[in-house]
Amino acid sequence: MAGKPKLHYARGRGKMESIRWLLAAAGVEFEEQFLEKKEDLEKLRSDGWLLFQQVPMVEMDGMKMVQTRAILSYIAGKYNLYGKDLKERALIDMYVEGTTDLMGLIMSLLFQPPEEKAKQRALIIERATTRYFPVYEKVLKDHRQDFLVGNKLSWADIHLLEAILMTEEVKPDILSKFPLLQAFKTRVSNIPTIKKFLQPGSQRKPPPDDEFLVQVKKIFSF
Ligand code: GSN
Repeated sequence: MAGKPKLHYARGRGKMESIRWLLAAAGVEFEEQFLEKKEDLEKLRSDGWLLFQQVPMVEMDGMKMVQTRAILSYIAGKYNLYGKDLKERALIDMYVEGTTDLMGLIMSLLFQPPEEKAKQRALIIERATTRYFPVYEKVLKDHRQDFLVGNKLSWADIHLLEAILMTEEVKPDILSKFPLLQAFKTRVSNIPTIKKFLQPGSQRKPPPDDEFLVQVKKIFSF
């Protein structure tokens, strides 16, 4: 039997966090090898383990997988979280790309100079409430099912819950005008594997802070 997937990344959310979420939701145990300094990244590179010299990298099923999106689709496909046919897959991809765009706005907050942060927060709130959340609220309203696609938990639901929680870290009442997303959040948060991941002490990482920024700047060349 293959061992546990091993995740190589810095000790924080970044591009690896959605991979942690998806594995955890699928009920897959995983190990983490944290990059603590630039030399750790250089070692992976000189060992020839990083196809494009970048992380996230996940050792899984005999592969050394890179490229976040490729890793996520592999896990979603393998654990039956990627729809039943190409059309469901396309919907899941569209919904995931939407939440990825919203998460990108939130992640970029960390790198903004202090005087730009308020403007970026306002943009996140505006985009979440006028562009992204209305789409998912409407999907749930139109089909009246528990999950976004195919009446069954998929990668799209897991990614949306991650995005909702990230957006609530920017504005805690961000869902106030989205009753179906509030119910969705409660429902998906209570799926046993996800509930466990949301408990303290899990492999979920805390919101990034300035200390994390200093750490990643030492490892990656931003
Ligand atoms: O999505 C992906 O996995 C790739 N398209 C990008 C991965 C990437 O940018 N990795 C960064 C660290 S994560 N932060 O943004 C990285 O390895 N940077 C070092 C470098 O030399 O590019």
